[in-house]
Amino acid sequence: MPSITKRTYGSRAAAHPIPVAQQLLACCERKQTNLCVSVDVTKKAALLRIADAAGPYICCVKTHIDIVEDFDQDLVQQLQALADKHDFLIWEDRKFADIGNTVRLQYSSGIYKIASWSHITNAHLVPGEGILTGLASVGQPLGRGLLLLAEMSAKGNLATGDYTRKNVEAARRFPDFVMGFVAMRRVDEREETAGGVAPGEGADYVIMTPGVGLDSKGDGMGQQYRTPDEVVNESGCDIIIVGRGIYGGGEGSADDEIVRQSKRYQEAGWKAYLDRLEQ
Ligand code: S5P
Repeated sequence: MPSITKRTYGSRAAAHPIPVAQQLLACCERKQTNLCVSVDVTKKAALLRIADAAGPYICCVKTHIDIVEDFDQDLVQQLQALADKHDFLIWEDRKFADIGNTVRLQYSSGIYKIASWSHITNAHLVPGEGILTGLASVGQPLGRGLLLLAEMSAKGNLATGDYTRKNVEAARRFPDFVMGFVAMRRVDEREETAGGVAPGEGADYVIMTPGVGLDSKGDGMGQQYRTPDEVVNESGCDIIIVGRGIYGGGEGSADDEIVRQSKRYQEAGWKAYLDRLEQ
């Protein structure tokens, strides 16, 4: 079997054991996009407007639902309707980081009921593997998928070295729930695992990568940007996550500018993927 970076999204979708990873990879293939838009805005109307404008060019919408000031269940329903209309998945970027019992409640309950609408969510391994047991108890029966934050994009972050390796090892113990990583490179490659061949080696993990920008190198608050080519072609990551590069940081970007930037990142991400397959 060729290495993951040499396989098409379509072939990986067909073979993937986790249904939501199948859906995501198949969506990439179908729509010819590896772009996830990160919609970090504080108003319901702006979130829906950006998701609708970017919709044709993306495989996933990433939300921070707790920053939306006028959140209500209608927002979730409208977002789900847009996901159906445009054919994309929803990822609530909740970055769970507590003990198993607490994250189980945070994931299923409260105002947001994240597990009821978000195909994908993510977690830090800081509390140990109990966090995975807790999240899997809610998400797995619903067919959800989890990403572990094995690495981060921000300057000086602590998710490096042994911590990154521990994330990969933990993921291998939850093969029906952990579908991939937030990471800056292919952290799942053989040489990155401690002690050679680990159980589950060869599993297909989706690497989703933030810190992507074509016009800027940073934001003055620690964020570091790389180009889609550096991320997908040089580093072997699968999905580019773009926020402010698409909607400009405010909530006021005009729809045609969101469309223009979404197309631009979609084309750059897809070209980087085709170049990676060809090399
Ligand atoms: O390491 C990380 C992990 C994440 S999920 N670095 C990140 O920037 N993110 C998220 O990606 C972050 O919370 C934000 O929602 C998005 C990047 O947004 P941008 O506007 O800088 O593209």
